[in-house]
Amino acid sequence: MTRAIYPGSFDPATYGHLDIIKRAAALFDEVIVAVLNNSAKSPLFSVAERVNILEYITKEIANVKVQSFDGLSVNFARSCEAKVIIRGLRAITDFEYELQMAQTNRVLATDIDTMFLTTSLQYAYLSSTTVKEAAYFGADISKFVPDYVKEKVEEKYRNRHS
Ligand code: COD
Repeated sequence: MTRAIYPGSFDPATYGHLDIIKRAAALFDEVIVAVLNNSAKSPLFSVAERVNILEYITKEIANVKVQSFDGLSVNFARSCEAKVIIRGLRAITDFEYELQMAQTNRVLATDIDTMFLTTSLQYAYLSSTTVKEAAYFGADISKFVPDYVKEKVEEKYRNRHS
């Protein structure tokens, strides 16, 4: 069985993330979407909410599981017996950070490789940060995220504004 993890913040998951998940699921027997729990950032969604959102939007993909993790991605990969870490690459601006992280991970764990999937062109511009900003100012985010995610994001900002 070839297993990969796809770690990230997913705050919230976008069509860009979903595209990478679907493509990874076609390449591996099992993909575990791994939601980081101990982020220094202060996320819009709790880790439990982010896991719930990802479970909902990936429920049709049989070989995808969602879990949260603490600490290092490579340690989580080892604990799942995964040999591959999937990451998505959008633009050259992602590359420097991603390369540094992949190389650090390779030094930490020589038995685990990082595999990059390049973004599908229609999602190249998409990020969780811009989706949140657009929603915060009342824009329609239905082109950026599945309906379920849109509802959850709008609910957050409704509660924050009221
Ligand atoms: N198209 C394609 N890919 C995309 C898109 C898109 N539109 N949007 C995002 N992605 C990719 C990102 O490039 C990334 O590869 C992945 O999806 C997840 O993105 P985010 O933004 O949700 O998650 P990140 O980048 O904040 O996640 C960072 C981690 C949590 C993976 C990282 O900080 C980590 O591993 N932390 C644990 C500690 C650790 O192991 N550090 C590294 C060694 S010191």
